Amino acid sequence: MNSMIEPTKKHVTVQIDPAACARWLQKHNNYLILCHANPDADTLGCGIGLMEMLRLMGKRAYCICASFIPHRLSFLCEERSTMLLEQLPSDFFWDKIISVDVAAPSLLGSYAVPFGEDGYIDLAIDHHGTHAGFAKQTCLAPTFAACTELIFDIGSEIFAWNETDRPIPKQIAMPLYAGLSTDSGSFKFGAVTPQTHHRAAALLASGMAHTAVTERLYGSKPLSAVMAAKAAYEDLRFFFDNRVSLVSFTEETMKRYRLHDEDIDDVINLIRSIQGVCIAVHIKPRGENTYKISMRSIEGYDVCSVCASFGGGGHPCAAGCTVIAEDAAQVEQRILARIGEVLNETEG
Ligand SMILES: [Mn+2]
Repeated sequence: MNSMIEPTKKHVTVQIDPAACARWLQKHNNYLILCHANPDADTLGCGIGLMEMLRLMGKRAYCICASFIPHRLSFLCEERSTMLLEQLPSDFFWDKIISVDVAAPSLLGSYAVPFGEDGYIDLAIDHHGTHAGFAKQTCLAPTFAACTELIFDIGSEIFAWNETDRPIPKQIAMPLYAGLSTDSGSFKFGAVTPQTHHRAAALLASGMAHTAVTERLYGSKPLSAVMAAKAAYEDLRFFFDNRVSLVSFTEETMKRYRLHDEDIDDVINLIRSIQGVCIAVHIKPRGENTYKISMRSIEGYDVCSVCASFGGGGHPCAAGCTVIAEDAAQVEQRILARIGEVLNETEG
């Protein structure tokens, strides 16, 4: 070890458990909750679920997100298409800030500037193994399939929910269930445990309309998502004996099929589910010379380590990074070279 290259740590975060979280939430009165940009059902489920919990405790709480809310998720926030800072009531002044399902400040999108500085956020509630420890306090459960499971546990500490005489209110159960269903891959991913199902059971016992939730999440694909799939199949290529699938979208693809960023999120799952594929890669344009890479893998293949070598992160089987390069072909070459190494390490 070279002591010369010790990282410079700006501040130290305090790790707290759900019980300590519950006590801390009792103490203050006005909470601002931050979801990550390009929101998924987990971050929104956490944000809305926690907001409803705090309101039930008599607190004032609001939830914001820097990006557009995709239509399939807007049922979580009263069909709104945005939850922006400037839409907060003018008489709301927060005294504490909480981030949910946010692994690093950069994931706050444009809100990374006002809120992302080290130690500015009071509490980070998260389940990413790569969590950066940027908040004053961190409540982290890296083994949980969904971050909403952690919100559920915090809520259980506060309200002592039980199925007979203290059921979870539907307006809390619904967003938590939506996050749990999607982040667990409909209860298919390796991170799903008996505890995951116990929490799901408690959420369903609220009487929430779970079929309406899953219909909205999975049952009705917007035409734009179908066009994204069509574009993906046209570009679909295989590497390393068909064990790696790859799709690369250019600005031209986005224009030709009239796609928006939120239409193309599911392409990665589509190309991961092909028989024999261990690792899937989706390269997406994000402005001049900038490419966003999403990766998925089957268990045992660590795509988080691939993304980490490009400054990104995520989970072992679902990760992402942003790469600056001259063109998509160069990105592809660099990513595939690193994947080749991971395949060698994994398969010896
Ligand atoms: Mn999550």
